[in-house]
Amino acid sequence: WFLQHLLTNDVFMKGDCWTTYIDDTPSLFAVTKFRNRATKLLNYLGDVVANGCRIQGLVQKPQPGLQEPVIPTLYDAQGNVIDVTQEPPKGWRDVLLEQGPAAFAQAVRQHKGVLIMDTTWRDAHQSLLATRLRTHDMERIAKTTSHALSNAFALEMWGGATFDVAMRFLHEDPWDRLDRLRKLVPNIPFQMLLRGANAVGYTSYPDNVVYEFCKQARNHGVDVFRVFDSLNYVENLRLGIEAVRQANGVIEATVCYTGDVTNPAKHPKYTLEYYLDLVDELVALDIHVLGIKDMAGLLKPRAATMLIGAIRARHPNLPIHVHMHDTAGAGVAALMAAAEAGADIVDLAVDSMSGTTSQPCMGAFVSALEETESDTGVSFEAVQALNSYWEQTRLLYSCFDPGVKASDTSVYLHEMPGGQYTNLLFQAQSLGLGTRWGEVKLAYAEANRICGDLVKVTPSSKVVGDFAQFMVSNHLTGDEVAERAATLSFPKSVVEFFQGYLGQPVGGFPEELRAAIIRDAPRIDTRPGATMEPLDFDQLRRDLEDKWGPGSIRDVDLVSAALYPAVFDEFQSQRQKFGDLSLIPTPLFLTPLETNQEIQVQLEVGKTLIIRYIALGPLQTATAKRDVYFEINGEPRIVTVDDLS
Ligand code: 3PY
Ligand code: ZN
Repeated sequence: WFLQHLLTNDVFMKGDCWTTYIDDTPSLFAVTKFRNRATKLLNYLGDVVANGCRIQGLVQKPQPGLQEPVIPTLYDAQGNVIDVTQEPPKGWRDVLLEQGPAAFAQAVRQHKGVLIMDTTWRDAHQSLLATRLRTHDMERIAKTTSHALSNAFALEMWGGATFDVAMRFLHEDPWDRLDRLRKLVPNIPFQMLLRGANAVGYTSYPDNVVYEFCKQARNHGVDVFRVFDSLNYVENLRLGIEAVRQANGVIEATVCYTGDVTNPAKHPKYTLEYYLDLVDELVALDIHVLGIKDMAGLLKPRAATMLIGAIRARHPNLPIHVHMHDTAGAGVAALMAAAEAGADIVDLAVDSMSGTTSQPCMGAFVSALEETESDTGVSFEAVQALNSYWEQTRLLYSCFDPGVKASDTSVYLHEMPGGQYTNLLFQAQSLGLGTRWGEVKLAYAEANRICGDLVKVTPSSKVVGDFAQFMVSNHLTGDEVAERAATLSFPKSVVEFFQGYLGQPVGGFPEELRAAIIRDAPRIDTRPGATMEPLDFDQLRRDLEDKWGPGSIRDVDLVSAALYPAVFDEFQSQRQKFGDLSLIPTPLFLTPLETNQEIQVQLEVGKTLIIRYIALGPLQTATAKRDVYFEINGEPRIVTVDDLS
């Protein structure tokens, strides 16, 4: 290839090339770069041929013969085909760009119908498919979505666990995901989930890390930031809120809902008054939108009426956005009640990505309100079209689906968040403890009780989950743990929580248990970030460039490394080995190519690789490696991969 390039080059063939040929022929480097990128992709495809899919979190082996989902056709109200390559209709993002966050929020409040947010690209797959949805599959449907949901309040597409999982398990860059989707969807606001002082991590970070994270997220296309704290601790929330304000994002300050406001006797900490006081504190921080985040799906319809109705009466001008999961099966009813009581926006997922541990069903909600005063403005037919894509896509990912097949009202007892429910179920199944799943749920409820009835959402939910697993694996009841706490060796997350590293829980810590668990370790009784030294980003850049090469570290890489140092390090190594894996279609990402199978991978516009897989070479026993034979654009190519069998 290289030789061919030289032999067809006039300057080279004239022999006049010894001094300036390389400088004057940049296309030479383009060829080399192209070859490097191609080789990296072959390294991955060859690895899958030799070893099968090695992405962690597989519930079952990916099925052979998977196909790329078909992109649906959209029709307008007159039955004409919509050309989705054309500019989409203007949406709420145009209002935001023209008027800024405060006026945008007021326009939302004054809007007559109920607005929807589609969570399919973030929470739905986090809660159903172990967060394994790849950029590739969102990108393929992005333009269609920008037309189909042009009236939506937002698409939730970033943050929460997606940041970590993209790098750690999918070998993808979360910032690239944001950039690429933003280009394809100019009209619908993008929303992210920000864990307050925990950003998109599981621990507290220095304040300047949270500020820098929000600045970069905003610059790369996040519009609305749902800011919550896993303990509803206002000092942590305040930090996140101020970081979003400084980044000029829409501040959706959020109250996490737990317990049951209709039954204060059973849930004495989380009464209607508790929530109303917390909302007042947030409103005093000059927020744009109030989020009610029911991460487990505990909001029964009557509770929605009470809670949203009371907030609406107290704060008539405040836009209210309700989020919930459908684990118990009452989701659509509860969101209808919330809308009736005055909620402006509700969260839904496209039908085949909805229900159980995910959000309630978009098609059901949209059609229930069609032609009423609360009409969502989203066409039922458009939802059907999107659903035909997501039905097929969900099947592609069934290897990551632990298979929650039905509603489960036991969530009212254990209060496990949707994403954690599937995660713990998967862990129980992979440890061969599937039959003890009921026991895990009971232990979770028990762990929560002895921790003092916490708000449970990432990362506090991880503390309760780790506590529960500790009880199950050591055959301890809650009371036994409480009695013997001073002599037990608790998981690190539990000890750190009791030290105060996540902040202060509602009503304070159960002090006797706390003392027994943390013993002589330091305790923090204020906001954890307030005691942390700011991160030295300049030093971090120097360290990373020493390792990965001068000029190789972007500002966003600094943020990734600040939040997840070890994950970022591993991600960089994978990126050097495999290149940009998000280019590979999901069937090929998950399943080996078949002999003589030919595929096309578009590296960029106008640069497509035609790859044919020829054969897998024999095992070289001395090195435990194999050669894998391919053709790229007709040229033979061999890569050598480790054989892990
Ligand atoms: C997250 O923090 O990732 C959540 O989805 C919490 O509900
Ligand atoms: Zn959620």
